[in-house]
Amino acid sequence: MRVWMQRFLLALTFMLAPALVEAQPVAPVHPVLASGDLRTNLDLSGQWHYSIDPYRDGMAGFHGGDPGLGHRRYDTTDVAAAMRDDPAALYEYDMTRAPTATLPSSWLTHDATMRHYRGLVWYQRSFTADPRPGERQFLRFGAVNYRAHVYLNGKSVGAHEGGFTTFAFEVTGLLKPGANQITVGVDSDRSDTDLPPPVTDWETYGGITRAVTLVTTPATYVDDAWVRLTRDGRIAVDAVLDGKGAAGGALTLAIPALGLTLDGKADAAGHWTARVPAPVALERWSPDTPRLYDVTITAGADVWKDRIGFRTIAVEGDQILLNGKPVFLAGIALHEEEFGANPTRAITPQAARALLTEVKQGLHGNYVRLAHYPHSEVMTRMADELGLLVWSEIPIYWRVAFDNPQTLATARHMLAEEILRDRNRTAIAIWSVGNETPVSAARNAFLSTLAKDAHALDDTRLVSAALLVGRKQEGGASVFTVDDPLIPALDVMAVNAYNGWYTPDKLSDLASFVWRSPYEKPLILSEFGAGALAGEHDATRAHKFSEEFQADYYRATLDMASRIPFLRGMSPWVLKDFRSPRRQHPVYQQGWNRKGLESETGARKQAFDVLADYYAQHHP
Ligand code: GCB
Repeated sequence: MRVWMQRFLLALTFMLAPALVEAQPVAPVHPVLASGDLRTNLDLSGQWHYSIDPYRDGMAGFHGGDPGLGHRRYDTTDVAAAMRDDPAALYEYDMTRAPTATLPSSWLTHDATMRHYRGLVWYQRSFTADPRPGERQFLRFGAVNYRAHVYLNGKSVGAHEGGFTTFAFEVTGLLKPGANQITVGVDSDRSDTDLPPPVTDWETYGGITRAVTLVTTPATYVDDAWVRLTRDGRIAVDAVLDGKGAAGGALTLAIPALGLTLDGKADAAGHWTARVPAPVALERWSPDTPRLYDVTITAGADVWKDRIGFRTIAVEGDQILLNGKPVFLAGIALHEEEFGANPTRAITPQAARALLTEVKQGLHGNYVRLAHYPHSEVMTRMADELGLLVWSEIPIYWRVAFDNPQTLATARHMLAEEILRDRNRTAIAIWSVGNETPVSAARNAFLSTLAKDAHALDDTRLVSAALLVGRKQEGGASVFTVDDPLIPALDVMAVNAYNGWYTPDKLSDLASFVWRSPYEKPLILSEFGAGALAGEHDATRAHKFSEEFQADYYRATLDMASRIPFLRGMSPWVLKDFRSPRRQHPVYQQGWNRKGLESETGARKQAFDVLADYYAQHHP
């Protein structure tokens, strides 16, 4: 192809890319079942049968089409009885005689050989239900990694994509009085067009990793509700009724501790919106005073409940304002992985409390980056309670298929699910739409669409993305210019920087680095870090993986950071060592990313105190 033609086509792609990606509709999230973890439910945690199916035999026949009778794991057939009664019967599965596992948990807990299994696993259990006329039932999943195919009593009730967001399917009418059978096909395999794509820097943890519950509601119920403090000082409620009585349904918001009740009526679509001036007695939530209020919305027979704090977060020039006052986000990043020698991504309230207490009390932090995907609602509720501001993100990580419209549709749906689940979590200050994604026209368009969606779904929080930063030599100095073309779509700029770890820079040179931006916006160092094996020492302090090198790396980087005039926060990488199949140095890593300030079991490395002292001194 001629050069001019190549250039012309390239220019055309640049011009068309935004239009192409934005043309995709966002798939609506329904049901939302907001704050569904607090609704009356039957917890389906416990023993489930499981069976691996690496060739997806239970999904399709060997020539395609539907799977045959002897292969359908989700059928209600009593396989043992069928084979006993008819000697000619042939079944190549029997879920009721398959081994059992305790759920929720990733499947590496079932059998050590499953740690790196990528593919389909079937899960099944039976449970007793007591559906009453006039009530509705929903199967709600905290998270299934990565795809879920859900069947109740042999019938498909839906499928879901995305390993970290909560989803629900209505099963009213399908649920029987007495014994019921639920089957879930969980497929952890991901392709280049999935989110995250196959290569990441953390362990996959395939499985049903968060709670499965059967939620019961009245015939008409509050499906979605969002109660918050607006930036202009009003308490706002938006609620959506679902069911026969939704149109024109009466609703009452109550916050008893504030003596606040507010009556209203849904419109023809079942939506209710109201605003009232915040009562003077309102105590604003902050990391120092993490005050939460019991909030209810009553609509006919339904009572929607949550515990919510009220605060504002905004940006003015290059400042971040919490409740109108400048705040520095003194934080740390963490993965959804509990302390322990063999973590399984089991985030119980105790596990969440242990992690976040290290941030709050150990490091004197006021902020956490929950990387690189929406963490369990157990974690975000704990952040509300303990008083830690949160950066929450979806797994748009590294090499994403930015030019693929289906990938964008998945990302938008994931972002909507994340925001609709967590809009009432006061702690969340920032929605992030991507991590370390190389600049291209398709990427810029993709991420700006997500930033726009985030602002549209939630106008009370800030939007950011963890970006890469360019470096140039000017005179003798290294100059870092934060000028990613995505920045106009963001409220807060954020960059990951690993100078002195991934680059040959001398630690003593970091203080001379110059940071600039053509934008007047706050900057967060969303990552910096260095690896160290707990207990590994080096008197020369020069060797990587020694605690001394990591501690000196922190001293040098914090010194550099304090010279960035528009720096308003940081979340160094990372609180504790976490599993990563990419990290296979046989002495120092053994399958762990060692950039933790603590080992996997919580042993503090020297750098922990360096950061803790820095926060105590500079951001008390
Ligand atoms: C990064 C990634 C993070 C990695 C980290 C590292 O920039 O965002 O997921 O784990 O670097 O350790 O290299």
